[in-house]
Amino acid sequence: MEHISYIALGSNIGDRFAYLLQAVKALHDHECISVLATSSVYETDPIGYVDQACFLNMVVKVSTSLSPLALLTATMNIEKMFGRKRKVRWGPRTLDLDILLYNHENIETEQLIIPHPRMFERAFVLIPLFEIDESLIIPSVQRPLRSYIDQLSHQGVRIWKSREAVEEQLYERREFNV
Ligand code: PH2
Ligand code: MG
Ligand code: MG
Repeated sequence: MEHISYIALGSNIGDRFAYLLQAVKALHDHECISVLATSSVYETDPIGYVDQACFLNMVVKVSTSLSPLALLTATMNIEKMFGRKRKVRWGPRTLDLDILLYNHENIETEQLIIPHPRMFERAFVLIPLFEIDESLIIPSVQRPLRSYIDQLSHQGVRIWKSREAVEEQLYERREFNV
């Protein structure tokens, strides 16, 4: 059975855009995951631990036959492939993949909480998510995504590469064919 999930990607070390593109490719290359849509790429001021470089952030929509925990394992394996070392919480990273939503489910286990508990405060997550699906309803609260977007400051979140340009790059490199 296919499930719909949204995954947030972030990078603030090295060739940030290359990491994001390669991560989208790695997700799509997984035999149980298909990337259905990608957002624009945004450059965003660091949140939480602020003494670090700006991030590039984006969101992808995927369809998958994996369970939530198997999808988490897949995303962690991709993070590891790109040399992610967990040092400072919320600190600099080559690549971060966070599962935001999985169908309309509310999941709370030790390893994984869905919807992602911090997504609602993070314009760098909600703005690209909204770009992909304007009519999303957040399952835990049955509130439209729009109501969260409206009450957040959009400051510190700047379009860095348009959605069309991102798609073009993915096609151009023949890394992708949805
Ligand atoms: N990720 C964090 C902490 N802070 N700030 C921005 N702008 N973008 C991120 O992806 C990000 C962050 C922890 O995952
Ligand atoms: Mg994160
Ligand atoms: Mg993470």
